[in-house]
Amino acid sequence: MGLFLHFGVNTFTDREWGLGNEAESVFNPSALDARQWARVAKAGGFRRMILTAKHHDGFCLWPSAVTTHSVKSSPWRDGHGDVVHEFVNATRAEGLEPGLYLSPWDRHEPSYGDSPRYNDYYCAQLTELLTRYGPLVEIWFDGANGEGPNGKKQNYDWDRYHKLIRQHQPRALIFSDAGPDIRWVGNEDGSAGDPNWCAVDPVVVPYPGAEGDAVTKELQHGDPHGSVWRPGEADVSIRPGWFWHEAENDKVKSPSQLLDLYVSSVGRNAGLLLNVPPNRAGLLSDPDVANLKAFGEAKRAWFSHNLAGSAFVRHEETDVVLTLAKPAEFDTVVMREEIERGQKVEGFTVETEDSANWKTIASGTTIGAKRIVRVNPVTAARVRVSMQTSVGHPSLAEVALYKGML
Ligand code: FUL
Repeated sequence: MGLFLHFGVNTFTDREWGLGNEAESVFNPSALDARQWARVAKAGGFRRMILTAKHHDGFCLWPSAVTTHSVKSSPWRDGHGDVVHEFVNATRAEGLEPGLYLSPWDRHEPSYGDSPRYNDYYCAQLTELLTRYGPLVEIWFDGANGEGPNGKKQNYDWDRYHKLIRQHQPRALIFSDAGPDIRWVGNEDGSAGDPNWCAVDPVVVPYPGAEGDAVTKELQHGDPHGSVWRPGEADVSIRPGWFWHEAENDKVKSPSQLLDLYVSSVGRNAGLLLNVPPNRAGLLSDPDVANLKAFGEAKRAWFSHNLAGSAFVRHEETDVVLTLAKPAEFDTVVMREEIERGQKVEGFTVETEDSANWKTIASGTTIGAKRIVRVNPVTAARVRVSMQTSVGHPSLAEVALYKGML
């Protein structure tokens, strides 16, 4: 799970997509504290944080040497501030890993649309981010590709961007619709497809921003026979918008909605990237903080006691049978494949033994790194997971049973 932070001039102008002509003076958070973001992320159980170093409006949250359209020209910290710097330091101080979003689409930069010139500009910015701030876990490329200030469209040199990342930060994961390392799941609802394969066919999603039904289907579901390994990451905002808006303070997703998102992303073999936007003070707002904390606590309580922890386990061909010491009531089944050996399971059933008869309580498609299945509460001493269909020989790393506290 990663925490996404959309922050910039839009926070102060009440927009979702800035126009690019915002005065730098609008950016002036009164009490910015990146440590608060990181503490909240940690308490919620997040391991990574990704900040919008530049959104489509082109305003840079760090003092870039290639433009004056940045924090350098703002009143914040008298023009000596660097949000990216404060962000990476705070992230690491809480034991989390920082990543950055750098919008390719730039509505401010005059060279945008003059493709070779803007590619140089963009690579210069990317290089600053890759070389000034220590190890980054993920670089997030947005697929949005609109017109620039001159109405021209830009051809992005993706190969060049990727090479730059590999050169300066070989361990950073590259996210975009088309990977190469992590793929978008095709929606912004925090919901991975079902089934969801880690592999995809790169021919179907050739570049970021490619559109069409086939593209969306591939992003949602992957392809068991795909030639590249490109697990999905599901991005979604805790609020209706990506940026903070006063009017959305009472529309923050509840802890139980956040748990649902966890199940429809992490529980479906994808990462969850949950956006929680800082407000005009430069802080995460009270309702967001409260709901994230409650979410973290509920999730920890839910998965704290594996009722199958000391079960006797028997493997029969493609079945795994758990025998518990005594009958236990559960409402959640968590399964994990030995993902380092590939993703194989295509269809499974979960059964419980009821007076010597097996009764199906759930069935599903892929498992992958993690599959969370919620079932009606049931009490049983024996549970069987059958891998009905698979691509190659399936192998489970774990079957766990939990009773939710909800
Ligand atoms: C989209 C952008 O246009 C939104 O503003 C936001 O950044 C979201 C994560 O990606 O493509």
